[in-house]
Amino acid sequence: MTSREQHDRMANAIRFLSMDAVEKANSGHPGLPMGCADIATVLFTRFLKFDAKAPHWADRDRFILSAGHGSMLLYSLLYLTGYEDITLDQIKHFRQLGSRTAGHPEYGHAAGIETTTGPLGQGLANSVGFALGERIMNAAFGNDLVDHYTYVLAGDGCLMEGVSQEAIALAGHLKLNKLIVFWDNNNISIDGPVSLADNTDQVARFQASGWNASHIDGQDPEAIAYAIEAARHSDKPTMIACKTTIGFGAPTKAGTNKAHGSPLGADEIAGARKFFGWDYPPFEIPADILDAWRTAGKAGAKPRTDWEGRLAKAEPKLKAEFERRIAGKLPANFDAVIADYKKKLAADKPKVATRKSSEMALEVINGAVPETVGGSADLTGSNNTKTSQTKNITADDYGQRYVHYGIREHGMAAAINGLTLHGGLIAYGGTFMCFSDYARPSMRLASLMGIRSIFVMTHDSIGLGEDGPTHQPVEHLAALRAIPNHNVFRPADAVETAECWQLALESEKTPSTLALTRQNLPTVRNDFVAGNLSRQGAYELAAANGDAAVTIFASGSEVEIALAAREALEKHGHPTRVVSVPCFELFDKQSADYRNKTIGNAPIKIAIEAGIRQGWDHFIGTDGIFIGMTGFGASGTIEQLYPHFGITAEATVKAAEARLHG
Ligand SMILES: Cc1ncc(C[n+]2csc(CCOP(=O)(O)OP(=O)(O)O)c2C)c(N)n1
Repeated sequence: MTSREQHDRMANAIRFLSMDAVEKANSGHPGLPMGCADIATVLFTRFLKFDAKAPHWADRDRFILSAGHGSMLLYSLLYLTGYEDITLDQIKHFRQLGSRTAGHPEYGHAAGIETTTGPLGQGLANSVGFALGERIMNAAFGNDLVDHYTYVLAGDGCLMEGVSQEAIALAGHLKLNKLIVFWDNNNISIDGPVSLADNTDQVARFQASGWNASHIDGQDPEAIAYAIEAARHSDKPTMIACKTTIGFGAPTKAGTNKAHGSPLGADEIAGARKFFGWDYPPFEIPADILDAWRTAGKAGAKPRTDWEGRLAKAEPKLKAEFERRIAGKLPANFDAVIADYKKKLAADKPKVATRKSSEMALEVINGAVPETVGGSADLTGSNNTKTSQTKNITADDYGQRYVHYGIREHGMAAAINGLTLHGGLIAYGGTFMCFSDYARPSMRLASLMGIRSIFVMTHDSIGLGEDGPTHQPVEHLAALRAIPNHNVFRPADAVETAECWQLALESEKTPSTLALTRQNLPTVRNDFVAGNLSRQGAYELAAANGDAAVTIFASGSEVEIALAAREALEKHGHPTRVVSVPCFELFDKQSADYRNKTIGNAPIKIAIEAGIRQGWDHFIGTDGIFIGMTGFGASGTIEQLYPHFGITAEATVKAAEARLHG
């Protein structure tokens, strides 16, 4: 049992590492670590199940610092408990280029950083995916292998962000009782007191969303421990409202927004040293305190080796499956399953919407890949994300594979990231492509983190018809393609859709968006090709009869139009080739030779896509012809809309011939 004095000194180690690192970097947020040091100390020394020497242990408890601006809290904890990635040198190089201790915690920079946080609310919303992932994996593999908690530290900012409501409502609905959130209830944000902008009764809000929630003194170790203990036995998720003082211990700045986002300054830090009786120079932690922290960092070694023993003794098939899934590797027969399916498609030549093709591909994939978890933000029947294998996950049955996320696109995307980061699962979820805007902050973080989240975006153009311009994406393909490390797939038919799904599943370090149509499309890939042609991002679908005078590039639903235009141009004596472009990003990764050959040197280059031009000059040059949208769409039938906006084979032929003859 830690004495109060020992606890205080351990907490002060966090406080001073944070103050001194922020001071040295001349940048950062000391206030949160100073106020939350007690919460962190109680959690990490008495409750959190972790082994600093085996930070990837699959059954560890997760700790998510949703208030990412308080990154020094996490870095201090990782250093003190002995994670190899965070040395004292890293602490001294807080926020410096190339160090692991980035401004905000970044997934992949160091073990122990479970997710990237900083955009407020994201960590809290990710945690719903983590906690749900734990339950799904528990249902699949049992208590012996999967039984851990997800702890979150969130600030006022996290709770003010809209995504927090989506997240807490979903967690409450699903009764994720192993999710425990500490709210750093310090009444301060950047502009000043929280009361400038908010008077929400947060405890009542959480309770109304199906949580346990109560107030405690967040700087009283026993109150913190008592609340955690109660939370661990709850049948609901728990929010502990921890009253703290931001910048606790700083003589004049404590309790004010001055302790938030900048170094405290030498005088304040000297005052804090006096206040806490901390006589050590910057970055020096007394040996007994470092020892105590290192002991806490090792406390999980025994549970971890016990767990390894259970895994070793598990039924061999179950063990192998668990290990495969945690490693993120697809089943060995995956490629063969896709190849067989592509053979069938080549024979059947279905004329269906790519959203339907996606469902057909998923029916095959979900049969072969048990770790997929599907879902939709209340558009299941439109997104075609549900297959025969994926029944509803409910609070009474986590052993299923489909999440009804409700009308919560942002919360869904954040939860998908959490499910993905948890490990052992491949998560995908759908909405209308126009509403990718609502999910975008989390989609961007998936890209920044480099993880395999999959976003299914149907109704990908004016082709959706009568719902009109509020629902018709125009700039969204370009906007999603603008996100670095994000594969945007826009398949043209059932074969390409199967290939794009294959690529999305294989892509361990790049998230994917599949842009899919509402309208039916013919099969344009009529011959079976064993290889995945979409892998190159763009490929010649139809060659020219002779030296090409025209090359038409198109994606998705407009490939059909490109092929019709080609036929007419060929008839008129103009050799024309068509290049299908299912994925810009993969095309950019090909060799210069392949790219040059695919782009070719036909004098006239045309691109057709029912979106804006941005990005297409890459293929057609600034002097190329673009057939697509220049503004918002309109409400009408698809038969009216394509001619109305001039996206037709006739318009393409006319534009080409005007150049050819001009
Ligand atoms: C989405 C988003 N908006 C704005 C910010 C900028 N920001 C960082 S911290 C902060 C204030 C947060 O207040 P609180 O959660 O109370 O943290 P505390 O000041 O108590 O540490 C803001 C607005 C951000 N990081 N993310």
